[in-house]
Amino acid sequence: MSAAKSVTSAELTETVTAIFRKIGFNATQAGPMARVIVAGERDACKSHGIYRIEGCLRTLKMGKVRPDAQPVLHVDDSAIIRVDAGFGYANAAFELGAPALAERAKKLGLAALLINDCTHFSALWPEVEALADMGLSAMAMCPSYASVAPVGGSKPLFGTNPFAFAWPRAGQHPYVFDFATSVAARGEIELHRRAGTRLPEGWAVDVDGKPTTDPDAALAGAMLPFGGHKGSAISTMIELLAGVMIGDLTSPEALDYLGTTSIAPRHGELILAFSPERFAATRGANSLSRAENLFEAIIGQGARLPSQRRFAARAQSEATGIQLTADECAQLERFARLGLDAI
Ligand code: NDP
Ligand code: PYC
Repeated sequence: MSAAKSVTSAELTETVTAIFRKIGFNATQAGPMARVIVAGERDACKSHGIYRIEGCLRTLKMGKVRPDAQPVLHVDDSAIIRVDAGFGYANAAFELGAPALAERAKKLGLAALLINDCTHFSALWPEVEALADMGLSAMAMCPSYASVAPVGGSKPLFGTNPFAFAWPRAGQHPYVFDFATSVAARGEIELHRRAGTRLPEGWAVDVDGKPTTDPDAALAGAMLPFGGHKGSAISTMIELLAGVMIGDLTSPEALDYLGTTSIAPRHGELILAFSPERFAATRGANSLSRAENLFEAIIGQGARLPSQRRFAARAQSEATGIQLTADECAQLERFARLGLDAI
C-alpha cells in the first residue's frame, strides 16, 4: 500500500526517467520526456504532469512512437532551423534545436525552429520559457488530432492546438502564457472524467452536436474553440503554420494516421524566437524596460500575469517538495515494476 509523499524535482525526474528507460526509450528520449513531465507536476499543471506517463506508455505499446529515435538537426545559413524528430517525442527534438534557434535569433533578430515527424504529449510553456531565459521572446504552436469543431460546426476538425508566448524580464521570471485554443485542453476533460465530475457549460458538444457537460459524451463528440470565431480562426492559423507550412500533418490527418484519440498524436511543431533588442535597436528605446511598464499597469489594476500561479506553485514545490497522493505514488510504483504490462 503506497502512502502520499513529498519528493524533490530531482527525485521525481529520476523515477520518471527510470520508468521510460525500463519500457525501452533510449536516454535521448527518456530524459527530456521526464523533465517536461516533472516541470508540469512541479508547477501544478496537472493536465500535463505525471498523468501523461500512462499515455506515453500506451502510445509506445501501440507502436506509434519510436523509443530509439535520435533527432537530427539541420542548420544552414538561413533563419530556419529544422529538427527531424525521427518519430520520437518532440521534447528531445526541442532540446536539440533550441540552442541553434537562440543563436540564430540573436544573430538575425528572428528565427524559426521547425520540428517534423514528432509525437507530442506535452505543454509548450517549458519551451518558450527556456528561450525567454536566453533573453528572447518566443512563440510555440502545434496541431494535435481532430477533436475540436470549428465555430458553427459540430464535428471534430481542429486539434486542441496549443499556443504559447514568452517575453524575457530582467531578474525575474519571464511573462509566459500557454493555452489550448479549445475552451479547455483535452487533458482537462480526461481529468474530469476520471474524477467523475461534470464539465463547465460551453466546453463541448455530444455526437449529435448538442451542448454537453458529460466528459464521456464530450470525448465522443467535439470540443469547442475558445472565444467563438476568434479561437476558431487562431486554431486554423495553427493548422496552417504548424501543419501545412512546415510540411507536416494537420489535426485531421494526424487523427487519420492514428485512428484514435487515446494516445499521443504525431505531427510537427513550430517555434519562433525574436530578439527584442534587435527589433528596437534603431528606435533608441529599451524594449525590456518599456515592457515592464505594461506589466506594472496590468498588476496595478489588481489583475495577475499569466504564469503567476504557476511560478508560485513552483516556489512552493521547491520549498516543500512536490506533493504526490497515495494513488499517484501507487501508479508510479506500478509503472516502474510492470512497465508496459501496467496498461
Ligand atoms: P489554462 O486555461 O489552464 O491556462 C492557460 C494560461 O492562462 C496559463 O498561462 C495560465 O497561467 C493563464 N491564466 C489562467 N488564468 C488566468 C488569469 N486569471 N489571469 C491571467 N492568466 C491566467 O490552459 P489550457 O487548459 O488551455 O492548457 C493547458 C496546457 O495544455 C497548456 O500548457 C498547453 O500547452 C497544453 N496543451 C498541449 C497540447 C498538445 O497538443 N501538446 C494541446 C492542448 C493543450 P497559470 O498557469 O499561472 O494559471
Ligand atoms: O490536453 O489537449 C490536450 C493534449 C493533446 C495532446 C497533448 N495534450
